[in-house]
Amino acid sequence: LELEAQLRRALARGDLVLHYQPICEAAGGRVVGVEALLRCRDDGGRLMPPGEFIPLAEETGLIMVLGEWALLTACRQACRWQQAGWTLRVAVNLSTRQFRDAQLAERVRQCLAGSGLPAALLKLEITESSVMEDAERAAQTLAELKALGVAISVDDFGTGYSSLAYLRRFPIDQLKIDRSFVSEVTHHPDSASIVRGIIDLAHSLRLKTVAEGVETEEEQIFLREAGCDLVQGYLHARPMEAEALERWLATRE
Ligand code: G
Ligand code: G
Ligand code: MN
Ligand code: NA
Repeated sequence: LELEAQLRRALARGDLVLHYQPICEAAGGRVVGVEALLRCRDDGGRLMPPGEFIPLAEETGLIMVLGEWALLTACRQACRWQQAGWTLRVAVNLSTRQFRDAQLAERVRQCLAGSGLPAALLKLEITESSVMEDAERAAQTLAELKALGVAISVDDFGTGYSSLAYLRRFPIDQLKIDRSFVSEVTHHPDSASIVRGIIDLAHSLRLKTVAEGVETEEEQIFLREAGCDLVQGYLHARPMEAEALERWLATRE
């Protein structure tokens, strides 16, 4: 079956799934949030990772409905967790196409209202290229999102072509340090310097930092000592279904 048809069918049939990966404080390890990561069940029951379908969904525009589904589903789930006593901020990825949508803030507002999730418990992950595409428009969109009370994180920071000027112009809360740097901090001094540099830059601009792809205890120690605020990666947990996450949280209480 053609991928696009398969995606449309998955949406209609409920074969889209969100997995959630914990985000923990670098010092102390407390779980403060999760990142919602989209998967699509194919006909054989296999879960397709987003790399296999997001690019096409972006091209065809299908990302608009997939993204809307992910946003609402993540908000509802985080609201249920809050009611169950787990206060977790949920991070949802936005594609460039979604970020370009003039109705984005209104859609986000509706997802918050429809789910009952407090805006402070939602974080939107955007890419540098989304912000760089049209700075005027990005400034407007970010201001509208901030007015709602949601947090904004720049994903894969340091990997794109971008100007650092946007960091002072735009109301951003966090930088997510790309996995490609994190995975080298204990073996490559240059990567270690880049990561320290990002953390110091972020803090001097009053931004928090999240390191992604933390896999080893050594990386975690490096990040903690460098002052990184939050960590995410296989060292703590892989992305997992909501129920598995609940069991995982219960074992940590
Ligand atoms: O595990 P991982 O393979 O989940 O994710 C791969 C990439 O897919 C990541 O860069 C992530 O940002 C992107 N991604 C995951 N879920 C979503 C989503 O709901 N929307 C968008 N636009 N991208 C997503
Ligand atoms: O949004 P983004 O590109 O940053 O999505 C995070 C991606 O990183 C997802 O594909 C997720 O499954 C993956 N990921 C999360 N933690 C780790 C990790 O510790 N190691 C590796 N290799 N990948 C990870
Ligand atoms: Mn992300
Ligand atoms: Na990322």
